[in-house]
Amino acid sequence: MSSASYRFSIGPWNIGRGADPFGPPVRPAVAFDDVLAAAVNLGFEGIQFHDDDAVPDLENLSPSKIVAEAEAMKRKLDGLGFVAEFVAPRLWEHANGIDGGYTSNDPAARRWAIERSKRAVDVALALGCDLIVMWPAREGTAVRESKDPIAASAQMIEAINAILSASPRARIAIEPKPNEPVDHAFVPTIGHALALGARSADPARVGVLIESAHAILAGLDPSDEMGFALAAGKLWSVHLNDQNGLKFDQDKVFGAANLRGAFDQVRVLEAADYAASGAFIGFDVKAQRTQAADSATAHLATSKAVFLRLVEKVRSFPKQTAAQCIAARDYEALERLVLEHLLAA
Ligand code: 3MF
Ligand code: MG
Repeated sequence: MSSASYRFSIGPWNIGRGADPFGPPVRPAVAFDDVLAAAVNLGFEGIQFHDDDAVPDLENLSPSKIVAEAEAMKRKLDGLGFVAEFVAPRLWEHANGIDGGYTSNDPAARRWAIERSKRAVDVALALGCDLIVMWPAREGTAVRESKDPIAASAQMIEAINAILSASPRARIAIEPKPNEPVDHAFVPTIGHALALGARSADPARVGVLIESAHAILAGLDPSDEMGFALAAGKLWSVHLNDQNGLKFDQDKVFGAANLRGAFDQVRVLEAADYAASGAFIGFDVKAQRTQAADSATAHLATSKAVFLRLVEKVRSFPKQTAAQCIAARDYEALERLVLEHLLAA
């Protein structure tokens, strides 16, 4: 049982304008400083960045100017008592990444993706962190025959190696997702991510970030994906959230669709003493479109509260009774024990 306490992190995109693919924004944009103020109120310590959250307009800045701006951001974080958790190169929103970055069919786009990722390493180091999150958003296809999956694996490893070579301190956490915005992604699961890392130039510096919803979209159990990564010492961050079956990526409040599944994720994190590793708990959750602007951070407060309640549930679980059920192979009794425990006040 862990005695360590958890650290929580937030991404600016978790507090958003309420747009969805079917309609325009319904709330005003939230300035970055207001995100930081909300993060203080919510009791978060870590900030997750896209490269251009930390350094806006970085495509039009020189490498030295990018570093100077990232250093200014670091001073702002220091002043508020925040630490930067990671930087993710936001390749998927730029016109150059229209058909993917690292696996684009256009060699110029591939070069751009690698260069931008190296700049993200500069940003991370200037912010005082060493973790690069690689979400291979458009690294896949809408039309299967449009790309060569064998070449794509080699291109992913080339990109990983380029990022690793940018600094001996840089570490990469790959955040796999099986679909959306592409139809089929080249790095759909934790197994794929770890296999790519193992084939990289420095496997010790490649791990994973697991998002609950992404595992569910792959038809997998998030807690088992976490267990697989934890067993390898590779779970370097999490995006806890929830997902109601196979549909668009919902980014629901942690536990909102499957409370028992959320319990199981906390259970495996506790079993591995994740908190003691120093890694953060992030929630990749979005406010509902219907939510008024003045309460559009409630999804983060609820996710954190549910997480902490589930930590208590895991710690108070009657483990000896469970062990007796398991020894007797009485899994019906174990099922009842889990459900009664979750239902108990
Ligand atoms: C993807 C991510 C982020 C996205 C964010 C945008 C690090 O699951 O976690 O990339 O940018 O979710 O909505
Ligand atoms: Mg995520």
